[in-house]
Amino acid sequence: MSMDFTLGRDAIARLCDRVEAAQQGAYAIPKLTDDYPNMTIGDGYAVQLELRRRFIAQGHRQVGWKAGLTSKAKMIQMGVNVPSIGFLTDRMARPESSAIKTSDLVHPRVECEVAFVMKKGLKGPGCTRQDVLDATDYVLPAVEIIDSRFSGFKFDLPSVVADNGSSARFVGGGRARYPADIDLRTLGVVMEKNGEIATLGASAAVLGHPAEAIAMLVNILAELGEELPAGSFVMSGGITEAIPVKPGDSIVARFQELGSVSMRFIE
Ligand code: OOG
Ligand code: MG
Repeated sequence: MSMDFTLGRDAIARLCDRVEAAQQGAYAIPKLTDDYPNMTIGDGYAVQLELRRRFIAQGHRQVGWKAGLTSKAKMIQMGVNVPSIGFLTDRMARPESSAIKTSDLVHPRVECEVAFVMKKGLKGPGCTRQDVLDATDYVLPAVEIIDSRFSGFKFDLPSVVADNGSSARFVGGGRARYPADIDLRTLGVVMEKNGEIATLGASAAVLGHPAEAIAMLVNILAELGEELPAGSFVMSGGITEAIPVKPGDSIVARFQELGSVSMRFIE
């Protein structure tokens, strides 16, 4: 991927105003490319990094990053064929087994992901799956609650990148494992909603191996002039399609080898 940046500071600030207001007010907006049809993926990242700058200035703390659109199921569901990344902050984290509010979200969906915690920093370009495995402290199961701020959950890549990859909430839990002790490619996952199977898959759905998604993320970071610091919490992307949730729903994500992660949703 090569990153083109075409928008000036003013346009980036204006687009960031829209995304920030929609995130904080929990309302849907038209996709940004309706008004800026020539917006590039690079421009989307410029808006995302401006949003991160504002959040950090407001006291949010970045805890890591997420890869998105890394599985076929997700690419087909969203109609996009290139992976993306987004930042994660302390304000998005929720404890395992907790009740998650939906009144401050637009139209939340949940997805199962393998999360990595890094013991060493990584820097692209040229980061490989093996580099990622060598730098990983442990992996754990996670559920991401995504919430596109675009009407109908419909977008294109520049718009979703500007909206920080639909990041909203995330829950890590289950059982942490060292990557050398399990086969990260063949982990089965089952997501249950209200006691019934909603979707299921295997971790190889994520670019053949979830560590591949982390390598891709590190290489995108390099194009943005950033690196992945030691201690980061990094999600590798939804294995299956995302499942809509509403108040009253309860979710259990069962991961082979990694235990389960559960939560329920309230008004
Ligand atoms: C974009 C975010 C994708 C994933 O894991 O694929 C994502 C979206 O689908 O709204 O987080
Ligand atoms: Mg995700």
